[in-house]
Amino acid sequence: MGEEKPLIAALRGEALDIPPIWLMRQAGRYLPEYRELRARAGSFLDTCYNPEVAARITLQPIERFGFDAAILFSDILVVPDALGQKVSFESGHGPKLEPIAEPKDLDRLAPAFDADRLAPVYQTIERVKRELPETVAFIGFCGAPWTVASYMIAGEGTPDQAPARLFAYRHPQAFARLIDRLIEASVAYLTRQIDAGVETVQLFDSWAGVLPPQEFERWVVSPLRRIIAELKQQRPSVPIIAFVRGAGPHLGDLAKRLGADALGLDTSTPPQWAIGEVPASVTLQGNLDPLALVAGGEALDRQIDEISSAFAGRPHIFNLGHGVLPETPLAHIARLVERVRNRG
Ligand code: 1CP
Repeated sequence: MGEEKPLIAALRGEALDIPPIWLMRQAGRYLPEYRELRARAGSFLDTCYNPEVAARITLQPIERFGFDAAILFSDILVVPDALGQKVSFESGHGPKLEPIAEPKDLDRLAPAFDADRLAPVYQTIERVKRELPETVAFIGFCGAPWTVASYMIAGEGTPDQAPARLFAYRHPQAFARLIDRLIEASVAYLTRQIDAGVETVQLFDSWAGVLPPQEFERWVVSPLRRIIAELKQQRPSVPIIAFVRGAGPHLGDLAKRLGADALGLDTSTPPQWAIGEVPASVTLQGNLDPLALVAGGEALDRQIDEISSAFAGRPHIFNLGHGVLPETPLAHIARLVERVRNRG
């Protein structure tokens, strides 16, 4: 009988004695071997579109820490790039896109998403697949429509995504057309990632938390429901993780209505409260504070133990509540993995 990989078993609803562990943004600047490869590979997007280098970067955190999952090395902004919006990343800063200031700027985008434009990403997946240790699961991803749209409108990272929120209030129909296009793109793109070899996919809605209730329903819940329903129809056996950062009081509703197999919890969500809101048929993922991982020591140990005890006996994937920070000491990550696996 083929033993299931721990991450996949957890996504199927098994409560494992030792939860599988991986970290959001586990491939990145905190790793010296990442910085070395990036320095030689050209721009950030060139790196994302270089299957040989992107595959090696995907595998780096597995080789160093033995995580239970690899996540494809890419970025959520390759989708706007494929839609014909100019995207670049300046080193040390965030992304830069040609902003969408008014509805007519949407005419600059391709009329439909062409999944073939991201062919290098599928080649990266095929390469990783060949080298992945057999107990390690492979996660594909894309940004959720609201989060991707918020960067497309602002043209850069912002503290609160005010430009996209204003655009959606002022031009709801044009904004809905953009969201529709991103729903269609997300389904096509994730389907191709699955066919190339990823075993589960995560949707990142990193900016969901800035929206009031009606906008949250319209731009977060409804698009995610549509993407998940479509994927469940087209690739029914593939588990889906939704990371809706800032979901707060909506968590129970998301568990009931999204159709996701797992929900990612952000750092501010109390584990015990989340367990009360979410039935055990939905796996929970998270939610160590990335800054506790930077701090290390007692603060880190205490938080690991709290999270591990809170989720014991229910399906859980150990992770952070947001991405690894570049200043994170490698020794603290090694300690985290060791402590999660050697409790009790
Ligand atoms: O080398 C560098 O300097 C680039 C830094 C970097 C990296 C390593 C960026 C730019 N993106 C990535 C990789 C990345 N991005 C992954 C790879 C897989 C992994 O997790 O290891 C993933 C899943 C993402 C997803 C992503 N990109 C999100 C969603 C998750 C999150 O952190 O909230 C978002 C919002 C982005 C946009 C983005 N890309 C890069 C930056 C610095 C940002 C944030 C911009 C901002 O808001 O200021």
